[in-house]
Amino acid sequence: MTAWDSLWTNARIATMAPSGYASPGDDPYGAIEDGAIAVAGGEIAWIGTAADLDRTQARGVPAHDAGGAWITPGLIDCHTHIVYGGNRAAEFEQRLNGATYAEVAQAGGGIVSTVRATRRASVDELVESALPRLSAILSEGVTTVEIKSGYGLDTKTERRMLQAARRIPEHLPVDVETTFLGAHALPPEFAGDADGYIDLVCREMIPAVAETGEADAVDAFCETIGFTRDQTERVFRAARDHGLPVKLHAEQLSDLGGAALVAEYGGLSADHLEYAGEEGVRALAGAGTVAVLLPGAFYYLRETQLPPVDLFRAHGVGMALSTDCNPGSSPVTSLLLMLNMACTLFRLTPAEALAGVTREAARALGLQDLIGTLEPGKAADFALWNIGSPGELAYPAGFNPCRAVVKYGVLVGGEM
Ligand code: DI6
Ligand code: FE
Repeated sequence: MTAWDSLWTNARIATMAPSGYASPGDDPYGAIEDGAIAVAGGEIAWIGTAADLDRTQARGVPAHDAGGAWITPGLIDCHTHIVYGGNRAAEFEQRLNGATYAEVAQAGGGIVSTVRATRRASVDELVESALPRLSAILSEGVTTVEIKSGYGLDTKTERRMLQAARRIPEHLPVDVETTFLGAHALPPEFAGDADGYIDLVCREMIPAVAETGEADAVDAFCETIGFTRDQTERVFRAARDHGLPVKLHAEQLSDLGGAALVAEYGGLSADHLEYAGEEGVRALAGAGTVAVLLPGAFYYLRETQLPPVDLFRAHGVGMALSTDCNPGSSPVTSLLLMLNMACTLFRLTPAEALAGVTREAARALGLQDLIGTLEPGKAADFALWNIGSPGELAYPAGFNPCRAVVKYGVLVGGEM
């Protein structure tokens, strides 16, 4: 019998386990009233009701009284571009003063300006500029984030972005999953030669980020303003040859068949998906690929085409939610706001929204055996909230009810 390191008692627990672990039935939160969690070695050793707690084993174990607070799994932000140089605030302002997107781009703005600033930044500078944004995200109970490259667009800078992402846990209590997104945009030096750039991505960049372990996965932007379906498939083949799982920015602005393609490669997730049709949704369902919805980009781009949420439900496609934190289309550092916007804009239920930043976000990262629900054997990553019901997390906009954050069983934020 493993000795327990600590106990969390007097809690109401939303386990988010699929069929209501420890409280069977169809409660979408898998709630345990008057619950307790025992931690050993940074993992959940036991979870259940106070009445079922083994008093003998609990004797002498340091206990934290949650004071009746709700506990959820630590939240997971599964799609961010939070590491980058410079910012695009001036562009935001120029456009609201009447400049068109093309004029901004001609004046050296847009994504290329972020690439320029990122190429100029050292790893230290990239880490330093990402930390305040990440701190804001973590203050809302987030314990794991995914971070993409994609503003370097040359081997050296793409790798620097991933190295910066890998160093973030030295500064903040968070686990980082990295994704190589070399096929995000065409760098200016390859203008008119997208296939030539994809050659570089496949022959030089993917082997490098796979060999060094700098990337955990590979992503691409399959879009009229990004890369074609064929170019994307070449990226996926290179990823597969190097043992890296894939995911895709798919069907954000048009339907190029990206969802079906990423499903064909057994992808972890297809992200955005406003323009996905039933064929794509069916393919995602067949492959168990998660649909990652990004209400921040939908809002900033003033998109009107809604992602096909009813089709995802009908075909049993899991839905995750994320900030898409990036300097252009989603300068967002609040995952709770994404819960609210997914409910108000996309008509998700609050339970679907919370599952989208816990259980489903874990699946979108391939980490479902380690995090995303509160169950024995998973990481003791959780957040305590001053709320009356778990659905309340999706209710306010701009209010943070997070009371404390626990990472691997240790209090890392807030107070008890
Ligand atoms: N889709 C987006 O919305 C962002 N990247 C992507 O593939 C935009 C990134 C930017 O404008 O900086
Ligand atoms: Fe994105």
